[in-house]
Amino acid sequence: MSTAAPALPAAEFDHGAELHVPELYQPEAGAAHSVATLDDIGPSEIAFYREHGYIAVREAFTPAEVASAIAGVVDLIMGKVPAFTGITFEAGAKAILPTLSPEQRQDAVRKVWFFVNHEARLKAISHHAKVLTVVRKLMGDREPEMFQDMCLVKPPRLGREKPWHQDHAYFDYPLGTPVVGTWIALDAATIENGCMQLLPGRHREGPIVHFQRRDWQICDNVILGTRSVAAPLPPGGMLLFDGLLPHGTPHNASANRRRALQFHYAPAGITKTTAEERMKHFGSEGKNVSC
Ligand SMILES: O=C(O)CCC(=O)C(=O)O
Repeated sequence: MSTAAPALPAAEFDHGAELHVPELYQPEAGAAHSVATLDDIGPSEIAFYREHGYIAVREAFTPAEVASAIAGVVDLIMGKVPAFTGITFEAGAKAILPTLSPEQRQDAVRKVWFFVNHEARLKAISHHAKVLTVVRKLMGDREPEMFQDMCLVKPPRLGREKPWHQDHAYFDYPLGTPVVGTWIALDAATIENGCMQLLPGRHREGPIVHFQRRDWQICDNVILGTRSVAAPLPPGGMLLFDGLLPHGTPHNASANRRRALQFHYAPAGITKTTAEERMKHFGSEGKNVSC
């Protein structure tokens, strides 16, 4: 019987390793408003979401569910599902990747994506009945359909920033579609290791022009001088946020892991629009703006 290690997927790298200026992430004192569990989300929390663009939940998933999700992610990274290839490594890991063992590769990955049909443990999180109930309420009682799944790994020291952006700027859904993002901490997410930072209420201002800089992002000049709200979360904690809420995460300069799952939902049956239509709202052409 063969005992050979599973073949590792071919390496794809993120496009850049450029660092951000620290002033881009200046959270106010005090963390984001949060509730204890998903069961605590009633009409007043839904009203809070409409006004501020987010709800943070400290204990959305049990330690057993978090352990099962981590095991699923690690199996994908270690190449235990041969048909799965959705792994992007940090550009900063290019030189060292060939020297790393499969175990060490975990701390060189930027993201793992489009995995739900390969990993039942992760699909179970994305289709968790309590999550779907809350997302349905946030969409005004429309049936949610999950359309994007990711694990954002942001490894110790190497984990690059995700610059400030609105998620809707990435999705070809008509403006006005109630896109809901969910972000689930698998490790403790702290300001130091790159937890989510938000600009509450700014989703109500509509689309912001994005530019291709360190990523597809809001121009740094729009953010500089703005105080954010940080959303630190324990493992199993969850953030639900509006597709137009500006958010970003700084570089992980710490020695600690910061793995998180992110799922996006839109109402089932929505007809998609085109990239051209999206760019009319989120692109800069014709708007006399520069970055
Ligand atoms: O987890 C992160 O670092 C940021 C995730 C995010 O905002 C995104 O991928 O849209």
